[in-house]
Amino acid sequence: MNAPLSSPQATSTTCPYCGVGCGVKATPDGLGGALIEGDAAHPANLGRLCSKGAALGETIGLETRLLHPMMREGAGDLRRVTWDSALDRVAEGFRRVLAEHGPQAVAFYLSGQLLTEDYYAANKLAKGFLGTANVDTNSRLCMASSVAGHKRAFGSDTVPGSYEDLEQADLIVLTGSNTAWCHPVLFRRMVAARQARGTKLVVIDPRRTATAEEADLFLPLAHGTDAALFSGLLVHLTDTGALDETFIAQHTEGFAETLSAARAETPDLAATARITGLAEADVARFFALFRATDRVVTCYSQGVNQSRRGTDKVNAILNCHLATGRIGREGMGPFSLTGQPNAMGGREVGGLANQLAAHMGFSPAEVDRVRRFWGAPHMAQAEGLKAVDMFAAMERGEIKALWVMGTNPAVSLPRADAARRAMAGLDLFVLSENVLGTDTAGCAPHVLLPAVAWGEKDGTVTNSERRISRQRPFLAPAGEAKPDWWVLAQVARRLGHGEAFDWRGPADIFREHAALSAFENNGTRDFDLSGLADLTDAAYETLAPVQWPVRTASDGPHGTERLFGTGGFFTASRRARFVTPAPVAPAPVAEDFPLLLNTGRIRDQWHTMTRTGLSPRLGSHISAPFVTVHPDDARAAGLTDGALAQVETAHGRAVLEVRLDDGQRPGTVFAPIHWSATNSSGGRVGALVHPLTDPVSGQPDLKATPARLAPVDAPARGVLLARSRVSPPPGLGFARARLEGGHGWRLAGSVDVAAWAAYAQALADDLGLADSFCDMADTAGGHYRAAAFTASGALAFALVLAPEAEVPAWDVWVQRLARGTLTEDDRRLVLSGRASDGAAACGPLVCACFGVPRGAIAQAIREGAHDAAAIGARLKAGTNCGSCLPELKALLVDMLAPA
Ligand SMILES: Nc1nc2c(c(=O)[nH]1)N[C@H]1C(S)=C(S)[C@@H](COP(=O)(O)OP(=O)(O)OC[C@H]3O[C@@H](n4cnc5c(=O)[nH]c(N)nc54)[C@H](O)[C@@H]3O)O[C@H]1N2
Ligand SMILES: Nc1nc2c(c(=O)[nH]1)N[C@H]1C(S)=C(S)[C@@H](COP(=O)(O)OP(=O)(O)OC[C@H]3O[C@@H](n4cnc5c(=O)[nH]c(N)nc54)[C@H](O)[C@@H]3O)O[C@H]1N2
Ligand code: SF4
Ligand SMILES: [Mo]
Repeated sequence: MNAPLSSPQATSTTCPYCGVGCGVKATPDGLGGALIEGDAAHPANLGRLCSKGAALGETIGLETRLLHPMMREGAGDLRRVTWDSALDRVAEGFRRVLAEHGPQAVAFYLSGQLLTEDYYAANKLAKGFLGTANVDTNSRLCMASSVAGHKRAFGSDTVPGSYEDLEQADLIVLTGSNTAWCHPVLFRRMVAARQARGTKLVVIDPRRTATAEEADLFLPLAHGTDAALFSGLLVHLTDTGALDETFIAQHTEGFAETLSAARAETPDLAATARITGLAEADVARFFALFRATDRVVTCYSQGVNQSRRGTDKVNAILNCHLATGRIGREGMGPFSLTGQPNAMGGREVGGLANQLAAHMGFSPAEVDRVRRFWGAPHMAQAEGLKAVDMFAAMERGEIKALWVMGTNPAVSLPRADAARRAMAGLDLFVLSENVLGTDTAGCAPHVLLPAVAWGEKDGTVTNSERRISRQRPFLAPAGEAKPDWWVLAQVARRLGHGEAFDWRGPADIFREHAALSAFENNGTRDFDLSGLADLTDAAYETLAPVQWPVRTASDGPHGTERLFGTGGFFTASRRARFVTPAPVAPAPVAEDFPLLLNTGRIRDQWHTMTRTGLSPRLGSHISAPFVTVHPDDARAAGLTDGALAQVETAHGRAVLEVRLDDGQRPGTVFAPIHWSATNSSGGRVGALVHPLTDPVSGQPDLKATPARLAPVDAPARGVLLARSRVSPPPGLGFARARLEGGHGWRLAGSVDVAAWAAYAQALADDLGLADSFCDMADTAGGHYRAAAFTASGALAFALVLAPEAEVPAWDVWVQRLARGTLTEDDRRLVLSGRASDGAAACGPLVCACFGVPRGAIAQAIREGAHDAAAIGARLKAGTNCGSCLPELKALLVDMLAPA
């Protein structure tokens, strides 16, 4: 799939995953899939793609798509309906709730995965025409603290720099960002710069991540203490004469107060080290590096934003850059890495409950300006409820009608069980989705609306460096799916607002959005697309990636690379503000819940796995939900590597596989957010997470929930594989995965050989495989194996169960299913339980691009491939997207270390 072919029919579009916003060339293969390549002409990636982007072709099939509108009457089931009846029902439902309970009872919950045009339409309908500002988005869980921090310091939500700064920097500080896994193409750019110019890399994270493995200096700080670290740095910069006095004097205000507060909290290295839990020598090294290097970029992501003091963390970072004037110039600046492909676009259209469109807020003048521009009859006058409060209001029955679009809150919200109940109790619950079987779709929506998905969608997205790129369609809409903006406009029309939503296509909406950004702007607002407000349809079609602001032709065809290098902030005084963070308080660990649960991402899955979960390649890197535990904490809880643990908090519980890791900070555990009730029995960690929010941004603290661990009694473990999607034996399904050639379940539970045998026999009968069915039961030993084969001798299904200590090797079985026709020997081995020769080359997949498992890499190392280049030469591993290089290097270090 990754061969560097170029085709004249390739469509240039943008990756639908992370905020790097890589350009993609997609060429449909005529069979529903597409050849995917990196777009060498796109400035974000210059041709590179990571493992997720490279696997896009495997995730655009229709097997899980929602293909037509569906509706439910009373307690009945969802059934297929026409677009007209679905839209009538939505409009009627909103009309009734508005009439009976007023606009406060209506809410929209949107997503950074919507296109700017869709987002604009939703925000306009809600805030201008339904009169509710209860419009929030999953970006509240993602970028809200960065937005609030930017606004406090700059007077506007502006990311000052460009990706090129990463290549021009001499020091890159990564804090609260697992860049190697979450922004892999940017990370490749950083690593390349490092090779080219010796850029130093400092990584600040409570756990030793793949990113940390590459660092020159790794600072494993205590959760939530970043603000103290950067305040300590501010003091150090002052005391060592590293300030840019001119910049401070000409372009900022509030320095003295902020410095004196920083001095009170972190007067010296020792105080900083004590609060952050770091070694004093490491703090000193970091401070010296920062002090001595002019070209510093500080990148930050969710370890900063998703924190009970996330906004203060952001400002503590900005303070250091402002104090040294290291902002808006080549190779320097603070850099908030956005998560989703259009997190930034959502901020531009006012997708957050405390914003209006085009970077305006709720001051009376701004409300009036937007009202006049829209000709809005029911303009919301004040800020609405932010995500966590919105769902709490839903629980209390104060919000009666909800439209969810492009997000899966039943999985991703904190206190996710409560969110599920709240949605199931609504008078009107509308869900716009690409996919049919999500956890949120399981919360009794009244109307399910099919949206066009990536490959079909047509519009724009904005990446982390303010760069607007086109997502262009290269496939026809699936089934009856429609663009989200079209659906919103249809509902608006039914509510009597047709004229204001009378768009012919996304280009009309984009022009309106650009015109609003220019409306009575006169240089007072950073977000200004006046230079694009008159784009013709043809120019919109061919729009090249461009960085806002794009004010006039004088901004050039690529827009604006950097801001604030010579001041020009968007506060009333035009000066940036130093903001004093609240003193860092220790994380709230309760007696019953002595650990802190940190949550986040893995390399090859995207959020709730509705798309990446369809790719066998991506699923083979990490195939089951896990919790990473420090060996000391594991010992204390009676847990061993590979055992199942119950992770419990005051809000819920999950069952996860234990991974021992001495890079995990003692007293903390880490679990990925990707598993849901759809693909696991107990892997939905959102249910565990507390609803504590940052007082300024309202962003939840998703990285530090008090928790405890306990062993789970699951003496039987096993594997179920089949060519088709089948249900696991009752009580045994642990995690589901899409595999090469079929589907699989990891199994865990109690021993009942007779029940297993009955299940296997029934499954064989169901699948018409009774003739080739064979099984082997050892009731006393708790072993059971069953298999059936296709006419050509390939594995049709296999069920293998064994006592915990003899867990059958998942990867061996996955390979057997993938292999197709098996030799007679292999077929015998299936029941005998011995590993066949292939086993050596197995293990979890390390390189997703070329399908190279850990076993093969280990073998190559044993045979003399002693660096990444040698392994690449032999196996190709690591030579495409490079996402796996950190793991590959870790394996090298592990195996080549003197015994
Ligand atoms: N593979 C993959 N990539 C993705 C995504 C995905 O789902 N999968 N999602 C995208 C989205 S929407 C987002 S928002 C980004 C998120 O990208 P990241 O923010 O890089 O990812 P996370 O894993 O959420 O968290 C980053 C790190 O913060 C650390 N951390 C926790 N608490 C603290 C703290 O108090 N201080 C510091 N300094 N660090 C802390 C965690 O240990 C974790 O390693 O990724 C984007 N890219
Ligand atoms: N504990 C914990 N929780 C977290 C986080 C964490 O680090 N820890 N991270 C938070 C962050 S940063 C984020 S961004 C969220 C992500 O969480 P979610 O937004 O809930 O995750 P996704 O799986 O991306 O859900 C997107 C859904 O929208 C659908 N979809 C995609 N494109 C479109 C479209 O164009 N139109 C429509 N109508 N539907 C579409 C997809 O099929 C999918 O079901 O999770 C948050 N929750
Ligand atoms: S880094 Fe990967 S996931 Fe992010 S935009 Fe690029 S290809 Fe897509
Ligand atoms: Mo995010």
